[in-house]
Amino acid sequence: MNWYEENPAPINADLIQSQVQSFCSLHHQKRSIVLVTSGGTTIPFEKNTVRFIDNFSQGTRGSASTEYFLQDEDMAVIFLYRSTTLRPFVRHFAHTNFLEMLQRDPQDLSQLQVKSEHVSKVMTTWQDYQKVKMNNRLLEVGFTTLTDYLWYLKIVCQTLKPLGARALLYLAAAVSDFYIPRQDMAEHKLQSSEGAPTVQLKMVPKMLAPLVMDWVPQAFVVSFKLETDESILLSKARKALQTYKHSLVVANLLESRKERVILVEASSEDLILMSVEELSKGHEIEEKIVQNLLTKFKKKLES
Ligand code: 9Z3
Repeated sequence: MNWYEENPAPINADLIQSQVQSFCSLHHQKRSIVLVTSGGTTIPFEKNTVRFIDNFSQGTRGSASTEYFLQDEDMAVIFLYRSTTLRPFVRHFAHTNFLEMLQRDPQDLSQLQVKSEHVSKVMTTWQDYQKVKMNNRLLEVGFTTLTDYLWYLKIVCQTLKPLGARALLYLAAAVSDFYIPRQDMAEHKLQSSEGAPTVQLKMVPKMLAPLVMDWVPQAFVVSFKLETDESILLSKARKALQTYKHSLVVANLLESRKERVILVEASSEDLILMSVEELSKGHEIEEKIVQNLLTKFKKKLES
């Protein structure tokens, strides 16, 4: 039995499918579509979930990259993200208490206005967001569990298939390698009175294999390789490329992921670095990653 037969689709799978389908139909003729995955997946312990295994990912990479893809008006983005992590545009205010950004309008006390010190940032972000919304170029799909993520990934990919080489996949989500099969999950909250549970995790099948071979065989597929030990990073990235034969692997270390990444292709490597000055001015490495990828993607599309 394959993983999709063992793990039933989420109840809203049909709704997601129809949203993705309408989005793709809308852009099919005139744009390329990028699927950006972002944030981490949860592994629930119980069917009625109280506890779950999670990971560190905040969705910075995915949400920032989405904004840079959208700066190119030829691109539309399906943003498949972990529901509690950062989203494009609103991420700029994620660490601000929005109630502290507002004040009464002195001319009309029944109205609220943005405090002057926040106006410029709110205005530019709002304008960027409106530009994207006007052409309906962003579809956001939230997930929580590994099961949601893997189902939505397949649904989106199969809907993107007719776009051929005009589909770009940017798989930045931190997807769990291990899970608890549904038949092994407790129905209700695990009881401490029954002692510490022994939990047997199983390997999650590598979905990059069917994705590259069957789901979107003509797409430009970018996967990410995350390590904490520098000495194995490049060899693991190269191995992934040889195994799945997709377009490119972005190799990064947990510690330095905002300052340094390597774009690994079959016969070349591009090192992308951020200087201290660039970082202090608020520039983000995702801008350079996305520019580099878009150049490669468009070159391939034209060839
Ligand atoms: C990444 O490597 C992303 O760059 C990060 C971004 C998750 C590090 P943040 O969300 O972090 O900005 O906080 N994503 C892929 C991570 C991953 O789990 N890769 C697996 C692997 O390396 C499967 S492809 O084996």
